[in-house]
Amino acid sequence: MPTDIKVPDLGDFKDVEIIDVLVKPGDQIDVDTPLLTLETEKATLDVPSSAAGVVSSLAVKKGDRVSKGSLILQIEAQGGAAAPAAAAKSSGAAEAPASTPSISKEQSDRNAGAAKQASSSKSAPSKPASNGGAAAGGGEVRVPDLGDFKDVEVIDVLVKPGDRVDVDTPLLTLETEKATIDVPSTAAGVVKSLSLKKGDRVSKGALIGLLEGGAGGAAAAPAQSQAETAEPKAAAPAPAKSAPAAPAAPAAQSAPAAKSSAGLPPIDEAGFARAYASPSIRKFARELGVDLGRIKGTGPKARITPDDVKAFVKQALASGGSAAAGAAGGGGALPKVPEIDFSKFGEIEVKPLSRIQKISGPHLQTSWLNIPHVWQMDEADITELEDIRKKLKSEAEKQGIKLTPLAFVLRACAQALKQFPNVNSSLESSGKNLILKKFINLGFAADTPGGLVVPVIKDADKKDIYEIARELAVLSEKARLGKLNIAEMQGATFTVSSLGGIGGVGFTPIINAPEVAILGVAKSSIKPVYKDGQFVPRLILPFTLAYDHRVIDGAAGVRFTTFLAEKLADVRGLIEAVP
Ligand code: CAO
Repeated sequence: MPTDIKVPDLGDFKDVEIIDVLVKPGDQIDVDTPLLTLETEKATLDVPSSAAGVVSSLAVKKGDRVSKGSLILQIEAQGGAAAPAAAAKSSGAAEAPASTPSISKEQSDRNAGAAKQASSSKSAPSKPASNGGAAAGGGEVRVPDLGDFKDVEVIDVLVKPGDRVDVDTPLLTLETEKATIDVPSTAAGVVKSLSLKKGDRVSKGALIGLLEGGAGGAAAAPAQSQAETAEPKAAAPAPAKSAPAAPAAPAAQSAPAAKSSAGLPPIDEAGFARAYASPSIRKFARELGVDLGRIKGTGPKARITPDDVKAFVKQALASGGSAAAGAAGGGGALPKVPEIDFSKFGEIEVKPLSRIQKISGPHLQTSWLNIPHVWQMDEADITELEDIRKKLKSEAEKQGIKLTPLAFVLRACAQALKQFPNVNSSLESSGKNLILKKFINLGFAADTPGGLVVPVIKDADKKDIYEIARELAVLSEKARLGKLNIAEMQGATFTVSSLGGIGGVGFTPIINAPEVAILGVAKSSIKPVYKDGQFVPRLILPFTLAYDHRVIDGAAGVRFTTFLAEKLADVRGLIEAVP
């Protein structure tokens, strides 16, 4: 005897569109298995099953409109009657199921008004009391009113002591049977202490932690509208144009505000919260450690479907994580380059990449995909530098030192990095902090028969031009012979790639992540420069600074290159002893 599964009470909602049917005939379902995703003007709802069994027939399809009591499907029990979660109905219909629809939440600024209205729906947590969750006075932040939910599990703590948070920065992720809820901060400040940990269970009013300071210096400035910001939001359907724009993925380092599964980039909570997806998809993504913010939905209005999540994971596994990490902004899996059988067009030879190419290729791709690059071109007048270099060259050679222009460029870079410490930094993977390095280690790209390697001149700011030139030559030679050890290729804080000895008028290098900038040096040439009313021949060195725009602004980038050009034009400052 089949059991009817019907649409439960949808609160204010009637005649609601089915945007996804999540099961098919033959599927084994349990109580609470999501069956449909419905979309109202205000929210995306999953309708869970009220009984367990095997789907025998579906009464609805995608695009249909349903209200309370509409038949969804019929189930047959495996070896008996279907087991309803609610008390058995004499009619056989599970009309008032134990399970109520679950509502996904959206970032507060997407559609606060709509979300607020939607919160009137049954299973959406209700608004907190006017002071609920606010960091009043002493800077306490507490769990807001969670509506029907009590004793809810903390599945993630998204901040740690020392983190700066703003109003609405997600602090915790809670998981009820029906929904995953982010609890945003109601105040701005620095986290002084946390009173909760992953796995704890919380209800309204539980102390999350203490904040100190605040954006305006005040201890924990409350949100403009606490009632709205502290409230886990019901979903407001996203118009196609507001499909999630995921932030750039960070380099793989510790991620205090994020977690990741092997091969997957860490979850950016803000992006995850913004993603347009139903509660079941959110839960699915959490289970897999997938950042929904990186996925471009292919469902209606760019909603994320189960297949989108699966495709993202497949792509991440296939690319060892780098492609998925780098797909930030573009969302989802990277489109594949078509595989073509070139032998159809002529003779071919398959030549394996070198060992170094196999290692450096994915690293370059990771940098390229993760870092929003800007390239600042500039040039330096090195006429005097070259005059002096030529004079010093033969003397240096007697001591076994080859004084090339690159040694001067490296010294000038060390001086510039001292002046602009942000360029000598790395971005923490959370994207919230810069790691400023108090040492200056300069990597330089070396072309070797096996491929590109980057030896590192340590503490370059403490070395004079001769020491730099000597180390440059020694490491270059070891690189060519393939004799560099690991330590000699580690710890760079900035890299210089010089193609000046070969040619070219300029190029746009790729940053050596997790560094935030690289200098590309091209070949110097004599150019006419207008000086004191006439053109004079000057030796001009073109160079390009590639920088990570998340860390370095355009103005800072060009200040750096201007400073560098000045240092290169002032050769005396480069040949003097280290202070
Ligand atoms: N303009 C004009 N001439 C230049 C120059 C420049 N910018 N830079 C170097 N030269 C000249 C040198 O003065 C030298 O000439 P002399 O012997 O007459 O003085 C000649 O070019 C060769 O220099 P070099 O290559 O022996 O030494 P270097 O210190 O300039 O460079 C190294 C060393 C290891 C960086 C270089 O050999 C190399 O491998 N370069 C390629 C790096 C690379 O592949 N980068 C691309 C990586 S992908 O971004």
